[in-house]
Amino acid sequence: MNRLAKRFVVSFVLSMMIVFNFNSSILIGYSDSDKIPVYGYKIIQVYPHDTEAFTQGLVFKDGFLYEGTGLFRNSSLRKIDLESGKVLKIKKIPDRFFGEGITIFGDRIIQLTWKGNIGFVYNKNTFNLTDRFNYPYEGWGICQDGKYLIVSDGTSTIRFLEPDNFREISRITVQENGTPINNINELEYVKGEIYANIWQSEFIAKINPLNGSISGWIDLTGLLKMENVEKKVDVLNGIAYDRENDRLFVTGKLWPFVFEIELIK
Ligand SMILES: [Ca+2]
Repeated sequence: MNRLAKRFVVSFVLSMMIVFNFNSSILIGYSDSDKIPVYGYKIIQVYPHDTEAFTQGLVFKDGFLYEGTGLFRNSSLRKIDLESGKVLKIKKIPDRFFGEGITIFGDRIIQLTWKGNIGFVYNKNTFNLTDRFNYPYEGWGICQDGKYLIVSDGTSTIRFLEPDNFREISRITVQENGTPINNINELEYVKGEIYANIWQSEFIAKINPLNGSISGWIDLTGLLKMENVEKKVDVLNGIAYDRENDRLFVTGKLWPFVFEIELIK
């Protein structure tokens, strides 16, 4: 093949590649976004929630709700009776820390702080502080999949940490059809997926823990009816899952209610 023929073949192949990629990316783009389901909700039950609780973490374990609250000088860890909303046990965290997500791993409760670069570890039953650990990013949400701690930092990054030494094992980028989705906040691990509040939105993302791709959206618009609100409230935040009874709970910062919801297609 002479040089001219070679150049022709190369440029033909390149243009075919460009045309093919261009078309396939458009096709994939449309078909993928069409496939991402958006779920609505049905309210199953409404429970009272402390309107002083700036919810940053929510967990359901062995019949009780556990909550981590935020704001400087007002952050705490709580054990709550679901039915009455009564705070059964509370531990204040030092004034200079802004509490964030919590998760329960075995007999330990792990609580992140926002910009404090420190996490606290408590005995689940006594709330005694048993350990602390450091991390070089903001702490937002945390949950666990039975093997690793799963942590968000307010960006599109989710990290998987070794639960014994808090070392990072791997990370994923939360994305919708390749576009990173930021403000990943409170987390919950539900039936093989990570559920995440998106800060300042009324949506929860369902995330594939293997690659960060969003497999569904839960639209909770209108969940909290403003006519039922007497005091100032903040955004939707807080997801807890009762594994034994397959119940999903959501609330928001300073909200007067915790809602048990069922997803509907
Ligand atoms: Ca949670």
